[in-house]
Amino acid sequence: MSVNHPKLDLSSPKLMAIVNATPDSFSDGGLLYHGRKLDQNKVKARLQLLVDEGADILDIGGESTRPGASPVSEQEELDRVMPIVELAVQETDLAVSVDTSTPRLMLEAASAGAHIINDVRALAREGALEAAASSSLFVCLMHMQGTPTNMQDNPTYDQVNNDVANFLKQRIDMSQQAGIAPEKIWIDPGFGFGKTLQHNLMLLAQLPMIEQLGFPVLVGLSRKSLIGHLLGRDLEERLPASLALAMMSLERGAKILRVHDIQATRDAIDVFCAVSDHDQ
Ligand code: PT1
Repeated sequence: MSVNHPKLDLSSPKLMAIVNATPDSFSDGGLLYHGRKLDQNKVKARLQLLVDEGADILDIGGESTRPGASPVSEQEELDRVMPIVELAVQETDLAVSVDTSTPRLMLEAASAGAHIINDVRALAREGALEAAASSSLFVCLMHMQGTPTNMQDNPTYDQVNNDVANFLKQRIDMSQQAGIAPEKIWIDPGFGFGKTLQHNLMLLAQLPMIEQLGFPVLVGLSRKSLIGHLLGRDLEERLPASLALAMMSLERGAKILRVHDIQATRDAIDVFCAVSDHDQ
């Protein structure tokens, strides 16, 4: 198991590509599936395109966590994700991440050679802390209020940045008590997960408060509905705003960007870094 994967050297920002292993995903179900059946050739072509466009990490998920999404069974999630994890490990040199809260999938993905567990529930499911610790993989701990089904009903906070930071601090402590090494921990404020537009804007404006916890910060803002709320844009019209939010995240200390549009975001990161190199 490679601990020092070159794609996980966070001295420069890293680009995490979203790979939806969900046959019904309206945005990109057709990219990997023929009807409801996984198409191996489509998967290989898709993964190679993400490599060519400049991705560092492939984040493979079989459970939709968009607002209003319904849960998926453990077996269905495994059946969706594992074949793609296996292809990603075999066919690419990228770091491979599994977007899951399911302990069994964490363990199977680790055996197949994955590098990262990205858990929107911050290892809160029964057995998840233990599975993640025994896997020795990197873990991304994300903040969510509620569940994907109900999280946008009426999100409320005392002070959103404080509340999110305190939650992450607790999950970091729990992770370390379970035996996860601190250098394997990333954190994520969870944009869109039980947050109003104002909550999301405040979290991004004050992202350095999250960064100050001392762990690499991952952000996922790509095409999210906060852009729809701000600008009235449909999903396919959200790239320019997604790039702006990505750059503002980097400016505020984010180290990993989870996005749909790899080539465009790679260009944006590269110009950001070219300027940062001249900034003492
Ligand atoms: C994320 C993330 C994720 N987002 C991490 N993992 C999703 N670490 C899945 C909307 O408001 O931000 N960080 N895994 C996707 N979830 C959402 C949530 C998609 C909200 C869309 C919205 O539109």
